Amino acid sequence: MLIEKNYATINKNAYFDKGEAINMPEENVRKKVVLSGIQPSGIPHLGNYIGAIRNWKRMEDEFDCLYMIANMHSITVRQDPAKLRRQTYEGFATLLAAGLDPEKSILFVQNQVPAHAELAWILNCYTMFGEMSRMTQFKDKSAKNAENINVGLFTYPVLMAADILLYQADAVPVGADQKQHVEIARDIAQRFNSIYGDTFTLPEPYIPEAGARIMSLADPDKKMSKSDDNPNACVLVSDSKDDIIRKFRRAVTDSGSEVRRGEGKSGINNLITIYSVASGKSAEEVEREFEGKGYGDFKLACGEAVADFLRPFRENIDRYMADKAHLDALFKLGAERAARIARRTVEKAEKRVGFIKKP
Ligand code: ATP
Ligand code: LTN
Repeated sequence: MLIEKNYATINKNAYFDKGEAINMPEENVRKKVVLSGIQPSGIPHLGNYIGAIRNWKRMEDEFDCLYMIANMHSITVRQDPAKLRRQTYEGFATLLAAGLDPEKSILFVQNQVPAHAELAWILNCYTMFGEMSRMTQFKDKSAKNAENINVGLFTYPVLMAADILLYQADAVPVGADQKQHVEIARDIAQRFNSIYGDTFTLPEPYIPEAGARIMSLADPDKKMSKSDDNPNACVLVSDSKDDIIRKFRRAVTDSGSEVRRGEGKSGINNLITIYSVASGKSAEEVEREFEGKGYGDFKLACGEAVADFLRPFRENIDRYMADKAHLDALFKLGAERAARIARRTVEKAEKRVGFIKKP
């Protein structure tokens, strides 16, 4: 795993300087930089929480972390402006509710740091049309939004590359669906570096072992997704305990009866993963616990465990949403800290390509 392998190495491009480096363990030793983002597309679901957000907190002490609400990515599909604004607050409250510390990590809203748009333009000119055409998310999303296949949707991975490269990130913790985008960021960085000399740190995706891909409860061959038409497919962190239990009761499983992982048992495999994460037990322990019991008992236990697992997180989101002024103050703090770092990378890239220095 990248992080353990390279932990002691210095990231020589990192711009966290003394005042900025959040957790610098000792003089002159820089921590690895971690960056990730989540789109403000409403209350997160269990997959977002298990696959991404939960891991962000775990990285906070060991690394210099930046976490961003990716609202510029959101407008690649049509949004209601008032709703997008509200969801941006909600997204930020979600980060706080997950326990992230705005003093330790840099938490910010993407559009409040102009360097993202500036670097994205430059990187667009170092990204090939063919590369973008191969992105599976573009293919999926354009198939779903046939009436609005805009150019932003097409170049979305370039903006994401800018997000990552601006902060010289070493590792990008994401769910498995985003792996391809982190890899393309690395390819773009490599291309730029090979033309102009070392400018960007090459990032690597950091994918959790368990829960990288939480599947839909209604169709376990599809990933759990907010945009699913079937409300029973997806557990939102805001769902009540009763709703959660009901959704697990209805979860689609195969025709077998044993709570045991196996080929072609995507439904039960998914539930075992979820129960294992929510209860903190290994998959083997889960199988032992439910030996001789049927799917019905297991589904009920899953619903209860997930409701308990999500409860503190859900309550915290409500608490943070109740104080907008506090959130505004944190937006400002995060944007200023992020901009100080990002500006330096943009200036370096601008110089390399031959732009005149900004006044
Ligand atoms: P959706 O498809 O539900 O709209 P999304 O992928 O658009 O979800 P994002 O806000 O873009 O949600 O993703 C936030 C993070 O959650 C990303 O790192 C993504 O990889 C992760 N993620 C999303 N869905 C899942 C899932 N089903 N299992 C694990 N991780 C997931
Ligand atoms: N594209 C991601 C969100 C995202 C992101 C990023 C993740 C935007 N910028 C930078 C990691 C790093 C998504 O839709 N999940």
